[in-house]
Parts: sequence; structure tokens; C-alpha cells
Amino acid sequence: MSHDTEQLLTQLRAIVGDAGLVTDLDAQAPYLKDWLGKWQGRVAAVVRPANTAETAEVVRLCHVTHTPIVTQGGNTGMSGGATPDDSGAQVILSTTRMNRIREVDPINNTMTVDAGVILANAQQAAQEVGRYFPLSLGAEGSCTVGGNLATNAGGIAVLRFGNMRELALGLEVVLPDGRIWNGLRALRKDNTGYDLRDLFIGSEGTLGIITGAVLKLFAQSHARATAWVGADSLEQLVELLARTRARCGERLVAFEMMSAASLALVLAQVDQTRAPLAQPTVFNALVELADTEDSGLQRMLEDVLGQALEDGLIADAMFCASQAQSAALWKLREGISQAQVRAGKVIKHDIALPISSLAPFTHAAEEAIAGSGLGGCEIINFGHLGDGNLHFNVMIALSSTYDELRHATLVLNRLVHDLVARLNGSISAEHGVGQLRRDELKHYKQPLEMELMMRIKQAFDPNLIMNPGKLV
Ligand code: FAD
Ligand code: 2HG
Ligand code: ZN
Repeated sequence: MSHDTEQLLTQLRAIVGDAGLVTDLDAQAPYLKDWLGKWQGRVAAVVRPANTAETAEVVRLCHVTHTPIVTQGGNTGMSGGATPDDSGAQVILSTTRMNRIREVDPINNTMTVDAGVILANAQQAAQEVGRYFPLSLGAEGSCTVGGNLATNAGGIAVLRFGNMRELALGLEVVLPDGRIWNGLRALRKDNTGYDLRDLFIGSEGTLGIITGAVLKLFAQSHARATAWVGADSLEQLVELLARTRARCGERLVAFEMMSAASLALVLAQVDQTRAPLAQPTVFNALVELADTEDSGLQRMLEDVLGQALEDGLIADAMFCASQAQSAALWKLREGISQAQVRAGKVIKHDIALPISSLAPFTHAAEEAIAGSGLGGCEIINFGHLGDGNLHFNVMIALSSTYDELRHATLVLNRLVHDLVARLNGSISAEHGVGQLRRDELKHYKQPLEMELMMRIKQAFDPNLIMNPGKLV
């Protein structure tokens, strides 16, 4: 260990104590690799401050010593944003010890939390005062509110409640020079100039460290109706989405899509799962309605889907009669990420398009991949249909070499992202850019937009110590 590193560790220890510093290599291991097992790095230390004041002191020290910081929450990100490089010069700042629910205000319908609070714990805190915090995603048992904000996470209820940006009112942020910006305002109206909060949301740890947040709360839903739908084409599911929206309005909270291959993968890889319909269908949707009280939801869903069956728009439907049945269907949807990791090497595309372009995109992308000359590809197409967000992933054999994976990634990214660009879509819908899509972003973002983003980065972080190598 170099003298400089030793000195840095001594100074860090003086700020966070032994409990806040991880130097043992085995203990560091879980922080150094991402959830997908795709990226791995090394660090001088993992620092775990206990509060905002300690975070600010750590950042001030890193500012003075020009030490790069990789902020990490639950380490569930899918774009390599929280994984350090392999220089060993960076430090990981883990927010996981900052896990206090600071205040819940049911009258203002808000709660103020530390950034390291696990999403499921934030949901629970809302529930304890008879309210609802709607952000919901497969990693909610381990991802953090800070990570959700930094990636502007989406998930399964965006259709009704919006993504994380729409659920946050205020932020507290430690800036790259160690000063603390207190923007913890619980206001729904605040037109006092440029919106600093919105710059930090989605900035993936490149502009500062989010240490606290004011989140919006909503009324709890006491009634739910859930169904699984099978259809022969994506066009038909898109039409069904439009009909369901028109009929059910705000009661429609989720409209998730899985291709036949996605469902078959989960059935093969995840224990205690079974196919919901007697016959496989080319596309499936998991549709859920919710309301504060039972306003005939089940009946409404049966009406919409019954009519769709009668019209030949869908091939089959299964209605849930119990909470257990609904949980079994959600297990199928939420098992896809894990199933992909188990079955192969995955080239991920997290794209957004106008909903009307989803089916044309899918046909064109399937055709382009079939003609690409890449053998052994399996398309795992699923996602949040109601948000126009597809996870158009392509799986190649688990035994593929590094070079094969790299080649397939380059070919497929160009095919898929060119199509997305042609249809005025986005190459990064909800998982962020991280290191996975950094080069792709440069390729597709307008030069003027890149220039403005770089100027913002320079203004906030002139020493470029915040998550270097990610996003910009
Ligand atoms: P991390 O992975 O630790 O970090 C992610 C990024 O945020 C990094 O760039 C990091 O530097 C930065 N960061 C973390 N905390 C802070 C902070 N306090 N201040 C500043 N920067 C910070 N995402 C979705 O959007 N929708 C989904 O449906 C979804 N489903 C998922 C399902 C599974 C099974 C898994 C594993 C992941 C899923 N994700 C999904 C991706 C991931 O869970 C989310 O992006 C989540 O918001 C990341 O939170 P985290 O605390 O784990 O962040
Ligand atoms: C989901 O919607 C997540 O399940 C993960 O965003 C998507 O594994 C993926 O690519
Ligand atoms: Zn998703």
C-alpha cells in the first residue's frame, strides 16, 4: 500500500471510525462487483459514513486529495454505475448506514428519509401511517432511495404514479467540494429559479451525493384486480392497453408485457412457477387495477377483457381470485432478471419509444437480428408496456467467450439503438447510462445536448472526482 493511500485511510478512519471503513478484501468483495456480475473493480477503501455530516467530511477530504468517489446504495443497478474501475485509486462511498426515516407527515402527504433507506422500508414507513409510497421494482428489498433517485428509477407502477423524479419533492445533497445543499423542501409548488433538484435526479452519482429526500405519499389501495392475458401479437396488446386505459383511467396501475420466450425462461429457471394459461401465447400481459376502495374493479377488468376476447383481440385470460394467485403471477414477471443471469450472457437494451412504435420496433429489430449473422441469439423481450419501455434483451450462450460477447454486443447495440433513434426513442429508459451505455450515449445524443451536460458536470464537479467514467 502506498504512503498516500495509507495516509488517506488514516484520515478516513478519523472521520467515520472503524465501523465506517472497510479495508479487508473479503469484506469489500460484495461492493466491488455489480448485481449482474458483469463489472468488477478495486478500491482504496469502502467508506460507510453514518450521517450527512460525516459524508460531507469524507467528500471534503476526497476533494482536497483529488480522490475519485463512487457512490453506492444497494448495488442493484443494471448499468455498472456503482462499480469502481480497477485502478484501486477510487473509494466507494456506501450510503447503507444512513438509513433513518427522518419524518413522516401524513397531512402534507410526504416523508423525509435518509438516502440509504431501503425502498421496501420506505414503503413500509408510509404504510404505517395509512399512506402509500408507489415506487415498486423487483430489487425493492435491497435498492435504496438514493439509488432510485440517482437513476430516476421506474418499475411497475410508473403508468399510474410516474417515475422517481415525479415522486420526489426535495433533496439534500453533499456537493463535490463537501458543502451540503439543503433542498429538503416539502413543497408542491416552488418556482424560485432553476430546478437544482431535477439536475441531481438521474445524475448517477456524477454531480454529488444525495443524502436525504422528501418523497410524496399517496392514498393506500384497498382493492385490486389482477389478470394475465395471452395475445398473438404485440399490436393486439397495445390495442388492449389503449382500451383498458380509456375504460379504467387512473385505476390502471400496471400493464407489464412478457414475450413467450421470457415466460418460458422464467418457468425453466425459477422454482415453483407454472404457466398461467393452458396454451402458450406469443405475448403475455400482466394487468392490474387498483383503487382506494372496491369500486367494482374485478367486474370492470372482466368487462374489458371479456369484450377483448369476444372481439378476438386477445387469445385467453386468467383472472386472479386470491392474493396468492396474484403473487404467483407477479413472481413470473419479476423473475425474469434472475432467470436471464442463470441461463446465459445477456446484452441488455433498456429502451423507450412512443407506445404506438413498440410493435413496429419489435418486428424490425427481430428481423434485423435474424439477418445479422449472429448465431445462437435468443430475444428476451419484456417490459413496462404502459410506459413504452421495453427490456429488449438478447441472450447468448453462457459458455460464450469474452470476445464473442463483445462482438455480439457491438453488433446488437448498433442494430437496436439505430432503430430506436430512427423512431425517436431513448436508448436508456430507466436503468441509467452508467458505464454500460456511456459510449452509446455519445453516439446518439445530440452534440449540443452533450456539450450542455458536460458544462453542467464541469460547473458542479470541476475536479471530476464524482463517479468518473460513468454517464458523461
Ligand atoms: P446502486 O446500484 O447502488 O447505484 C446506482 C447508481 O446510482 C450508481 O451510478 C450510483 O453511483 C448512484 N447512486 C446510488 N446512491 C446514490 C446516492 N445516494 N447519491 C448519488 N448517487 C447515488 N430499475 C428500474 O428502474 N425499474 C425496474 O423495474 C428495475 N427492476 C430491477 C429488478 C432487479 C431484480 C434488479 C437487480 C434491478 C432492477 N432495477 C430496476 C435496477 C435498480 O434496482 C435500480 O436502478 C435502483 O434504483 C438502483 O438502486 P441502488 O440503491 O441499488 O443503486
Ligand atoms: C425489470 O423491469 C427490470 O424487471 C430489469 O427493469 C430488466 O433485467 C432487465 O433487463
Ligand atoms: Zn424494468
